[in-house]
Amino acid sequence: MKDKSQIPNPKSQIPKVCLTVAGLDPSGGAGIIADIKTFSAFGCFATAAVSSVTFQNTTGVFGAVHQTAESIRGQIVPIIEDYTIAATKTGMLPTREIIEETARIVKENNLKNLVVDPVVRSTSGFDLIDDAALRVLIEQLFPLADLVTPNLPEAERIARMRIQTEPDIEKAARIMQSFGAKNVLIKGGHLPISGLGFGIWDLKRDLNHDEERRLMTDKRVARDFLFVGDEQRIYEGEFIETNATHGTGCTLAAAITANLALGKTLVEAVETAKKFVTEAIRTAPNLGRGHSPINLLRGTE
Ligand code: PXL
Repeated sequence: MKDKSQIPNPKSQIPKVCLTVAGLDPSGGAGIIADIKTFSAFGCFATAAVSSVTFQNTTGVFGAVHQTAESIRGQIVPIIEDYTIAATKTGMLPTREIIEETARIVKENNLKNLVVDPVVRSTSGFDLIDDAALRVLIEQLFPLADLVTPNLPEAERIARMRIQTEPDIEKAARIMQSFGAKNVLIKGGHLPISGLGFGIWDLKRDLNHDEERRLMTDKRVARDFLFVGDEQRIYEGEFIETNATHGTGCTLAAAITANLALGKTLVEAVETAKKFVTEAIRTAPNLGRGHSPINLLRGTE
């Protein structure tokens, strides 16, 4: 055992430790690699347990080998016994047994600041969880989470409804809250919203061709919708026309987790995280033949 008095780092400078339980994307864009880079970008110390080893690159996901419950416990418990975990994020949790074990570990250790990213499908359309496992994720992890962060397709699958307008988004969020999620962030990046702030399809049927074109070419915004208890808050960022979107969901959730670890409120953490992701998309390295990863090394200001 080390004599702690010999360690030069004063207590006040010991970094906050974040834990991610997620899949490995060996091509570095999503999953635990994105989470580790993001935690580090915010000055947190990153720890990670792998739920699944996926086979992929920027063009698609070609397969995966999932871990067992024993492996999940075996990876996480020694970390928890040694470090104080300030915040935890879950990403791809592909099987019922992994989800159940993760929920047990969260409860046994009273892990705080839990962000659950309900990863359902890759950008390229590969299913990362089956329906039975998704049901267990909703039943067991949603009630433990401080925040659940679905994108629109995930929100549709979880709430079992089509989402086409902003009122639909609120309805889906309230359904997720009725499943036990205290707070829900629905990421609107898949929703084309005009610069005027309306869903384009809300207006389309009443527009002539020119008006429609003008709306479509207006500067668009990317909106995220946070439901904290009964309150709703909308975050607007620039909608960047790009296919460099690989790992944006993981990154946003990881950035929120890091900021919760740093003691920010949920509202502040989401705001900071959204700016980080927007900048990461804007400065994406344009790697690969498909959806490029984003730039997580840009910094946090
Ligand atoms: O972005 C969803 C996601 C999460 N985790 C892993 C992934 C992906 C998408 O490809 O591979 C490991």
